[in-house]
Amino acid sequence: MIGRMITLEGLEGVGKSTNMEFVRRRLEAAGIDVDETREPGGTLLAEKIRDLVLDTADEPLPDLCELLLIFAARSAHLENRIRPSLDHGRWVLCDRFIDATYAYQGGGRGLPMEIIVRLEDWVQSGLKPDLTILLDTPIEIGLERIRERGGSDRFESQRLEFFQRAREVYLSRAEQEPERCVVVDASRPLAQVQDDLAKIIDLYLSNF
Ligand code: Z5A
Repeated sequence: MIGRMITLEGLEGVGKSTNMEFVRRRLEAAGIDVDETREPGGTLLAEKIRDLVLDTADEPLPDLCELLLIFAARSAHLENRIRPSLDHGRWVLCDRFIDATYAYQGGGRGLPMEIIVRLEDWVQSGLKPDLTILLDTPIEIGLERIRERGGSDRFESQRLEFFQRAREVYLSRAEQEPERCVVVDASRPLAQVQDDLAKIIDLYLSNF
């Protein structure tokens, strides 16, 4: 049996990390063997690349270099973890994946979408998430939650317009691929968000 891939996406502070465990438990309660992971990261090598991407280093990281590092990390993650898990029938639950690249590097940074399309084809060879849950809030809400938490990395210190562009790309991809993507209003209290997540997962499972 081939596994399935589910991704959680959205801007910072929308609650991806908070809800990963909830989704994993829901899947496990249905008897599914889940491999919970994240991007950039998920393997030793990919986590080292993640540090390079997120660190506020002394030397500027050019946008194209950032994009290539993200795909380098993804390549290691895919070959060394995601594909083997799927081949063993495990379900991969991933905190961010390819939609984040279109949103942040394409929307936020303004890199040409054609470059991302070509890298996606090359690195992923057709592999796409089976289900993507986009947690969406107005950007101010997510950023306020992050501010309350404290600390900031290279992305969290970006200007508001950067996140606005990234959010637009996320929402437009979800609209273009309704069979894969479900948008959840994550500005509501956590219990309501998780009610929706439970329904989405249960509906998805009912199709098997
Ligand atoms: N990146 C990229 O540029 N391109 C790519 O292709 C990929 C990634 C794959 C990963 O950093 C960075 O990599 C990311 C984009 C870039 N940018 N940044 N920053 P990360 O993993 O550290 O960042 P993140 O994914 O945005 O995680 P986050 O900042 O921790 O946000 P979150 O996981 O969505 O939120 P959270 O930690 O679950 O919740 C934040 C706070 O809000 C926390 O105190 C919660 O208790 C609270 N919360 C959550 N939900 C609620 C609700 N519903 N009500 C009230 N409070 C809530």
